[in-house]
Amino acid sequence: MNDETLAKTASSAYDAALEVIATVEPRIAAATRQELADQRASLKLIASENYASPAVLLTMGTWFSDKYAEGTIGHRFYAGCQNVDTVESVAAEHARELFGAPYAYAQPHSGIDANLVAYWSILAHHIETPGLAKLGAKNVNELSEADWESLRAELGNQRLLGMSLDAGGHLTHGFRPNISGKMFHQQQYGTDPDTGLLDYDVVRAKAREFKPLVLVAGYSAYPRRIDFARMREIADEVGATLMVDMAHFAGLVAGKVFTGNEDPVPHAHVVTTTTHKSLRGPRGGLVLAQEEFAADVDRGCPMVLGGPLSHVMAAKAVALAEARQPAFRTYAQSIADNAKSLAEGFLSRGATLVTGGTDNHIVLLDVSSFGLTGRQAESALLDAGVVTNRNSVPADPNGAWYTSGIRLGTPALTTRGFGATEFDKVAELMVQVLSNTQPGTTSAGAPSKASYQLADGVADRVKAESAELLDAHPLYPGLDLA
Ligand code: DSN
Repeated sequence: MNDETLAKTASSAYDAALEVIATVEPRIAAATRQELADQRASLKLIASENYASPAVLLTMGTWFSDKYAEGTIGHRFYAGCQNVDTVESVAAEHARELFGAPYAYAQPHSGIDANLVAYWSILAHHIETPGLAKLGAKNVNELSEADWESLRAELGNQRLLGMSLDAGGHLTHGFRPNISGKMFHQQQYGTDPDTGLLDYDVVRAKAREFKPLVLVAGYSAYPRRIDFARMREIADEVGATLMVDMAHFAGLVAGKVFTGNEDPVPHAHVVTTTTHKSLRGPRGGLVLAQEEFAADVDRGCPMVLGGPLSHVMAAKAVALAEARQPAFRTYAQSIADNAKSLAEGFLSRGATLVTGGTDNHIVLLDVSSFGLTGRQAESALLDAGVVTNRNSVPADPNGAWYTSGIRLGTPALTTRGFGATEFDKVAELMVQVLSNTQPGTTSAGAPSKASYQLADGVADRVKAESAELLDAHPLYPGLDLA
């Protein structure tokens, strides 16, 4: 099928589906149409979002959703799982082939699930009685610090070292309020206060002193690549298991932009990812493991998970098949090239970037140089049709709610076909908005970290200029909903 015929077929499929949905709940059909219109009309720069293909999206809307299949391939706790077995096997096969991993587990529903499966697998691998019974015995929200202490004792008082949230790590990398920061004694490594870069010698020193069972590498807001061979050296030196969360940059690994030391798969014991970010698949998770961890990861259900989402596993298989096509490598390289153009676009206009630039898909803009908090910048940009998210910068004086940063990513607009010129223009438009935004005051006249004033006419001007870019690079071209 050529692209035009494919788009027409997808249009008919969606029109028919929405017509059926509207017979039951018209507001949901209308919101679904509106969401497409809104996504088409905005500059989506959220680093963790993308646009999956119609094939991936359509795969999720089937009767696989109706099937329970707890267990593993060929060994389920429900009858009639032969087709789910096919789905999960194909997804795992594509994941193994794409990433060159000895083992792949396609059941996690999300990145958090994937990380929990990984942590419990590592614990189960190292510790005979991981104390799961106690977790199930009580509502975890009611556990006191003493309960957690005794649970940790049962777990062997294990330790986890991960990247701190404000340096770009993720909640699930040992952040204290997250379960990963409660089930383990945790410590965090940050980035160099002058350069904003990861300092491997500091990670090594912390690891030597703390002796973690799990060393976590990976990030959700760090605009640089990581040398995973060095992280593995550190892990080996202290007898730790190296777990890499590649949720953000899985597409760059799949597309062979990150190779050698930058590819986590040959270096880590266990690798987790989501499938919906730069990998451009359905919303879900995936765990890859070296052979020695395969049996433990395979017990993700019942250890952490219940019934897998078979319709989503099917869509993972389709997305992974897409990522194995040569065009995906071109796409992945463009994500990284475009991030450089976006960063250059800001730097040439005098803006400040954390680490001074990027070499992955993320640009972290420090908006304090515009006199704004991240919250004010995010809101003003949204008024002008630019969708971003506010994010802490290292040692952020405004904390995690108001922040001083705006995190940007190129995967979504690269899918729309934006290139270097368009991303330079995006930087120009964003600088127009930010330099025309003033911080506001509270009702009592005090400085506010949330309110702001965007100069008259700027939002409309930026929206009009964005529309030219967006119209030239349509989202889901040919998909016309009646
Ligand atoms: N929420 C994802 C992100 O935006 O990076 C990570 O969980």
